[in-house]
Amino acid sequence: MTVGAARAAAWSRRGAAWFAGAYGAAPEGAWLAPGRVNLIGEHTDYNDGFVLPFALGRGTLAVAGRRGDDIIELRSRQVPDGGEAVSIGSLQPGAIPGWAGYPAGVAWAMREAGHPVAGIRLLIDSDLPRGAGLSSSAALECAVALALADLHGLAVPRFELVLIAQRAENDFVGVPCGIMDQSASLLCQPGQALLLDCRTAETAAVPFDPAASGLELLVIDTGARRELADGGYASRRGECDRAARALGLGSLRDVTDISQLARLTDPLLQRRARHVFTENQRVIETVRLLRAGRLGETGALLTASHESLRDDFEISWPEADAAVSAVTEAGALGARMIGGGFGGSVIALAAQRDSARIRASVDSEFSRRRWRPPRFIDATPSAGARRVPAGPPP
Ligand code: GAF
Repeated sequence: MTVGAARAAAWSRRGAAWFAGAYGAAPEGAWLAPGRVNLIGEHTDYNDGFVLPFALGRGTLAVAGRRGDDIIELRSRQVPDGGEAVSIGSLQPGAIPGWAGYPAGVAWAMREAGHPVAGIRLLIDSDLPRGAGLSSSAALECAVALALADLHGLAVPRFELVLIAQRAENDFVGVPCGIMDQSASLLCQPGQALLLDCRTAETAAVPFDPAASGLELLVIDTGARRELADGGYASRRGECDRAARALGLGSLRDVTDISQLARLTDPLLQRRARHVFTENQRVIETVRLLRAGRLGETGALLTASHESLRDDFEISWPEADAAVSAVTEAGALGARMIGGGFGGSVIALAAQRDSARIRASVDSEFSRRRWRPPRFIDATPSAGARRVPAGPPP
């Protein structure tokens, strides 16, 4: 058993005990879905472009058992006072605020897709920080989607579960996310990043094992928080749509040469479109380097992605810019903000031997600016969502 599998089994066993304490009954199983880091390809998913995420070793556990009726019961270890019990048949988009809207939305979306899911008890636990740009919402949706499918004996293909989880977030919760985070959580493999063509839904596993090259990918949670539901994400989507329409294209993926962007008379739309065009190119180039075993050379592309997100897409935030500057000055090969923007995490690619110096550089920059200390998170490329058997007691 690998270290990750042993840890997951122990978590599943503890989850069964929490479930029994909460519901007075034994669960039927536990499902674990990871958060993700997007190596590169930011704000390209809803523009039909390319993304390159990998799954984290951290995630969300859904411990579940069927009830034999139509009620979905929801409890979270992170929100002790926030339980819900509602009939699945009565669920309406927007009706359940807060965290419970995500799992309830998945049950709703499963039914909407024609899958006959029935009443269930769910106990949720997560070791992903919320709002850190690591897809805690997608991990929650994907763990619940897999639990519902398995418990009802439904052989739903993984990519259909991706679409169901995304629909729960788009149409039930009301967050206009793209398809990347749910794809990463459900489709990633250990030691690999996932190249996803968001237009065709074609995927390819791309070797990504920094440790094998003496490198490390650091995830730095800057502590700044802004939820996706806030307006910035939706307004960027709208601007991209407007830019594509002004160019007479179906989406910004269809831009084939940067000179086409000169036809955009609005400089703001031109900047947004330039980010999407250049970012898609950076994803393709990163994949080429990874496949050639030249991971160290991807650092410059990460930093170029950050600059594009900061200057053209305008979604970076002060802590991210400061962290990127500090780590690159301290010798990191490259660094960039990840996720929807306006808060969350930064990644930095560095030689393992430089890791301590690079972490210290961010610590001291944050302390100099009197910001809360950043948090460093392990980023080993890990397995996608799965059922986790409870291990034997220690
Ligand atoms: C968030 C969204 F959920 C993704 O779909 C993606 O658009 C990302 O922001 C930006 O690349 O994580």
